[in-house]
Amino acid sequence: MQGQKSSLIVVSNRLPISIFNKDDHWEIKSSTGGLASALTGVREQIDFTWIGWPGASFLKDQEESIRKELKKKNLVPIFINQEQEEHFYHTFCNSILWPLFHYFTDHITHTCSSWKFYEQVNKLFANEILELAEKNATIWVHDFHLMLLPGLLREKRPDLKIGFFLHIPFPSSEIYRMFPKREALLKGVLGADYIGFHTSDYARHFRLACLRVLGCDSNSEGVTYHGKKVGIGVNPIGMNIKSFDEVLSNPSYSGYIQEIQSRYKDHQVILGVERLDYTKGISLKLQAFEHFLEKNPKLVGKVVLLQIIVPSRHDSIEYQRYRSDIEKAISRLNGKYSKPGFIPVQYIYRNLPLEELIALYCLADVCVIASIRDGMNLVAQEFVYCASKMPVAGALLLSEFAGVSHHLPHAALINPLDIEGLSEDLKKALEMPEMERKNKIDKMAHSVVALDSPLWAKQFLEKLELVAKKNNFRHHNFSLSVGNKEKLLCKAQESSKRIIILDYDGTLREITSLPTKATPTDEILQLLRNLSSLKNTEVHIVSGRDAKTLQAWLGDLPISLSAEHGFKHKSTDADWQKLREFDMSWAPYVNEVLEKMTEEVPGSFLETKECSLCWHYRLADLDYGEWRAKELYTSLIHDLANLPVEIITGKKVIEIRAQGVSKGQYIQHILDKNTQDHFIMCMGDDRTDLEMYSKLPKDAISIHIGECMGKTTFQLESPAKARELLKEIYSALSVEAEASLD
Ligand code: GDG
Repeated sequence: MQGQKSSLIVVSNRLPISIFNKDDHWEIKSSTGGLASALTGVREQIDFTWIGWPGASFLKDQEESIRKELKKKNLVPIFINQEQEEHFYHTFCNSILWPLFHYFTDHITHTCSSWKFYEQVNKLFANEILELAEKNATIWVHDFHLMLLPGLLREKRPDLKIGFFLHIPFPSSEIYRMFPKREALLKGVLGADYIGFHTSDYARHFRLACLRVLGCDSNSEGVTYHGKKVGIGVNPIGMNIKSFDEVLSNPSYSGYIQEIQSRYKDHQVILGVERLDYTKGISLKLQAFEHFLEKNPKLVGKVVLLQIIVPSRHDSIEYQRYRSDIEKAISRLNGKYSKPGFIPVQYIYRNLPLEELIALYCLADVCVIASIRDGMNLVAQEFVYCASKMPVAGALLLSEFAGVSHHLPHAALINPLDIEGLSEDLKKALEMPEMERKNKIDKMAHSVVALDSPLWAKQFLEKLELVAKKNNFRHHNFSLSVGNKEKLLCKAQESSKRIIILDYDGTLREITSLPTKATPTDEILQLLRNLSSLKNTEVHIVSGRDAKTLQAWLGDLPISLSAEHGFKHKSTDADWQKLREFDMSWAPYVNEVLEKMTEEVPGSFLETKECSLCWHYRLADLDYGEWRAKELYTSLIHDLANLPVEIITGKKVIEIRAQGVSKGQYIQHILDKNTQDHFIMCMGDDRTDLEMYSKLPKDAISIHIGECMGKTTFQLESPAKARELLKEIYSALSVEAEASLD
């Protein structure tokens, strides 16, 4: 593969071509569809290798010649067998994910038994990319067919910059959580550095799904996953303007214009252009048109609905049935309203040449997009652009459920399920004065030009580059590489004394839904016992928990404990002591406020400690909990301004504690004046642990679990990784002890 490596790889399920088997040979044709249209425009400006499935299965000896032929176009085919095509493509992608993401849950007729094929095909793609990608290459993964791919690539190649773009809606987390494989799919996508969506709604739904399903932390920038900040953004796709300009400036298309003009000179034309799909609302459009003819008998014979349907998913019985339903509805309507020389619905079921499509966009009086759900919808943009080139422009009726409605504020928005409303809107659009139509179209054309597909790709890739750079910086500077780990172990072995300081929740033990559930596992108890058995080694657990809990959970171990952020502590075999007395006169008032909040927010609860009060909202509704937490924080800051307290926001908890209590004080208390020859390692996972790091001597090691915060030496992605490192330290030191005995 030497010499064929790529620095920018675009991956989509389908290549922008289809290959047809014909007797003993095969033929390549370009294919239609939103993703293919948009990315074809991008290819003219940005050079990339495109990896995808050519759309059919072939014999092994044909595969090699197809591969060679496509290589000339910088396309790399992924061949899947017929079983994979059936289960991965038809079943899992088209009959489960597609309806789920478009809110058509009643169309899901399969269980997730085809999941293993989804995994298999995603792995096939991953293997090809791993072969082709240069070091630090950019990989841009497209759409719902390949949601595991970013994770599979990240596992093997941390150097890659990985972007993911979803072309369809991401549903509300209420819908998404019904999906049995909900965790795996999200984890797969979160392998990316940056994830883009068409609208802010889809981005918000995705973020909330990550919070609700995976319990990730997030802010407006993105979601934290495995210690990495995954960017989430809105990158609306645009049409391919250049290819339209080429046709519009070419005289060959004027032939179509003349033909259409003469054919429809006595009629007003309502245009529909859709891929055959139940999400596109073609049946609703037909119902509304029938209603319109019924209510406006004088217009029968004067208005034509010209419906273009591009064949799609023709192997699917469901789509065949849908097509037949549409055709029956058209026949019925035509049977009822046709007159000699006039047919109200004119229907074309095939792919038109772009010249003819453009001529129709230019001349239609009204274009109706009646999608029930649609990621973006490029037809609306294409119609607007072409109409804006005409002295007399058509009107656009646009479903409010198509993503493009977010970006065309001047369109007449419709609810396609309101059949009567849509029929009235049709009438208004047909009667709209020319000036008004032109004004609206020109304003919309302005927005469409700003979305142009090469610009969309450029902006997406720039954003990806930026986020990946930040992630790489964190990775290079804070990840515990093999070399750094060796140095750390060496230092631990060579030092005369070792002090290991560990926070408990989120560091040594995973955060649980209820704090009482986070009891130490046998693995943790054994690990602490092992570490404390090492010669010249002290182990300290420094937690925000109360002394009673720490005593019950860890009191039997020969280690030191510090409770309530350093307020109380005990060393091995000694009793608990307070660091000093604190003013707690504020506690009754705060208790009253927090009790009220606990009553008002179902699922939240109050934890009372000797020097602090905590309001936990981990189990409350996510949005409501966050909302009330913000309100509580703001009012407490104001009410407690002059009192000796500190308000700390943690992971789904607000803690109000006596001023002066801090984990940092405990660190000062335990460390000797002279620590020059000591190995000091401190691990934590939240803001209160930064207080410890700041009191450590210069050459001590701080390791933060999760996303980097403050001044930290290293970062590890999870408590499991923290335990793994502690085990390695124990192994290295116990081997050393055995060796010295020998
Ligand atoms: C998915 C999402 C999202 C149609 N008929 C002919 C023809 N077309 C071209 C149009 C347009 C494309 O097909 C259709 O694009 P859409 O965006 O409307 O729809 P999907 O294929 O469902 O695409 C969608 C898109 O991805 C991009 O992210 O917008 O929401 O579902 O470009 O021009 N082209 C030709 N003849 C035809 O008869 N030549």
